[in-house]
Amino acid sequence: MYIFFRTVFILCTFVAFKILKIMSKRYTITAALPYTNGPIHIGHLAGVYVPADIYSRYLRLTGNDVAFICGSDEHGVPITIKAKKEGVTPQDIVDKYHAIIKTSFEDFGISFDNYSRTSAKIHHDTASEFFKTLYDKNEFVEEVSEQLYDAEANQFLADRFIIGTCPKCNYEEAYGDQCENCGTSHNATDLINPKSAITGNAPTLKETKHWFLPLNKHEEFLKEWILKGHKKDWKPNVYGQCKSWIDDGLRPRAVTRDLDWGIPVPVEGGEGKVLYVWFDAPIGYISATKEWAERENKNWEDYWKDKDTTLVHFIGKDNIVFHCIIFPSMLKAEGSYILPENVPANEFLNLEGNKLSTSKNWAVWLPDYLNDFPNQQDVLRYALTANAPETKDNDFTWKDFQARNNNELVAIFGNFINRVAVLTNKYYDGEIPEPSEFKTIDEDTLAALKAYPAVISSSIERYRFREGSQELMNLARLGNKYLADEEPWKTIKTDEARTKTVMFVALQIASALAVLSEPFLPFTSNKLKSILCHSELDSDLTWDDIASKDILLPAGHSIQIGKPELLFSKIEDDTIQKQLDKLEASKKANEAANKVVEPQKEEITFDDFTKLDLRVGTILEAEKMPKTKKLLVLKVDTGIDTRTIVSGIAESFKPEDVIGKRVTVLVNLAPRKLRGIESQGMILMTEDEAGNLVFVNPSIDGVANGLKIS
Ligand code: B3M
Ligand code: ZN
Repeated sequence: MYIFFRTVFILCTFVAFKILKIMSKRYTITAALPYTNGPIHIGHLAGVYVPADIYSRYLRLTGNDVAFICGSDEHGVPITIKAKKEGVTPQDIVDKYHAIIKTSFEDFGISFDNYSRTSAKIHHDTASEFFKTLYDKNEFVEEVSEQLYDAEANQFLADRFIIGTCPKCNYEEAYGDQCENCGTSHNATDLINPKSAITGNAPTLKETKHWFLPLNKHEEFLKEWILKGHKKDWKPNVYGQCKSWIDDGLRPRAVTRDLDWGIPVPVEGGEGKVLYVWFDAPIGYISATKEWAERENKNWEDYWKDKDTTLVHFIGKDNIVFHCIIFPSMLKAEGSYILPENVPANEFLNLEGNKLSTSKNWAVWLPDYLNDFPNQQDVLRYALTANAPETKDNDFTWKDFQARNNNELVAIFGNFINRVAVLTNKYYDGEIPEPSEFKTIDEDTLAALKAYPAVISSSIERYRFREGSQELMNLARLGNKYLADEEPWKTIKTDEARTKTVMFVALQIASALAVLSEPFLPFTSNKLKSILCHSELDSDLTWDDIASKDILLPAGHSIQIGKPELLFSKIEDDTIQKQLDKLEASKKANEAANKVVEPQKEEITFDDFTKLDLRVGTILEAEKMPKTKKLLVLKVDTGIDTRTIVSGIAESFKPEDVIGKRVTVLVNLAPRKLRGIESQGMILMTEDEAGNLVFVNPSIDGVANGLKIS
């Protein structure tokens, strides 16, 4: 019954999908250019690169011409700040992280056709030329205005050099060009209580000339294109943000900066100024396409200027305004470019309940992941896709990661493939058996299988990658259920012909999984194709073959004999605990690093100091002061005597833990009564990095109690 309803559901989706499907042939797919000021983490992967990769791989698999483009965003203030902090040049920073990021993408199977960088000559030339074209067409407004200036640093304060309160949402750490809390993009002078990120000073105003892109001039076009056009099929978060900006009214935006790191402004009067990073970065998509086209002997303009090309930008939600309002206005002003068909921005991924943060080291960095989970890229890809922040912010937890692996990849997908491969090897020496008569369950199962390409396509084409990944898992479930119902390991003893049919059907499902998993689990797909020896087939199996061919793996075809490789392996609790401990350690280290060191106290004389009588002592006895949380009553051997000291350390130490501890005692502190007990001195304490109380401990063996510390 279940199979029947599921088949009906799938067939309906199939028909609906066929009607929906628009057969576009050429695609330019871009993924946001990461800032090159650090390695990338799971948030980047989940928000942008895995979905973009699933989409691009899928489009290639279904026979489209795809340029999947990305590169390092190497200009902008974050890079300058990082370079200053590390005492190196911005070029050193971008060289270092460009290499690290590029390797991470390769390691995780992100199948860019080109991964370029904005420091490349081709990009400087392309961006300069683009600027000059708009300049020559009078598309800029040139204006001398007062901008924020840090007199001490002798520098104008643009973008991330300035922090203040967001005029829209009151977030207190908004940057000069954007608030990361509400996503609004604004001019630096709009910030309330601005402060220089370099000196912390309140800025002054100083006159300077800049070129502005008059967004107000493009308001009508944007209204037509986004609001009245067909952009209602954009994700609600993207459409909603665009609508709210347009409704608020658009203002001119400066596209040049008084900075020394970036692409020089290529027109008269632009000396000492550079292009605003958000002006040059999106042009990076174009220059990266040019670089690729040159290499591949293609015409780059086909990918950017032909109306039949579909342009899609994959980004995080903080980049929406730049890709939906500013860049399209630039492209429109230039005049010869196509505009994006869709901008499927994701929301943010949190980590164990807290916002991912590079500066707080609250992240799972890709190089670290790979170190701890070698060859398990697909597990992370899957966990991030199954829990992708598509419609709301989502939380990555290591427990969920473990559950996705153990309960889905291992128990469903891996288990199915393993059973099929092991039984085929055991019963038929790795050769696909000849089926006999099909029963209804076989036919239903094969029919259900044939509908999966359309079901998964429909999810992917609507940018619902979570849903697509779950449909893929449902196909593995179908296989598992089929085997569990038909029990070939039992029928092998009684009915050889039936067993052959069942194994034949199961092998068709395995083969479909090998093909349909490619966008989501590219490494697994490859392994599976090699287990099933797809390369030995007459022709490569395509996505559409899964729906149209009656037989994917013909009888007589041999699969890999020998011990089949396990596709996935169980992740144990202690492995997960290690990751949680690592995060905890990073949280503590961060707290310690951010601890404010108390300022030095008022000066004292040497005589004042000599008044303190500090001695080495040993705690002999300890017990909790009744009815208090904080106090321990200690008996301390001070070398002079054995005395009672009441100490506020009970929340950090149990009495039995402190007995025998060597301590530093201020012995001549005037006695005072605490809860009726006279305390005759004080034990010196401090805090460790994690904020735990620790004894100031003269832990030198052989130092006798009573020795003076001076
Ligand atoms: N580098 C911002 C970011 O990493 C920026 C994206 C540029 S895409 C043209 O969030
Ligand atoms: Zn805000």
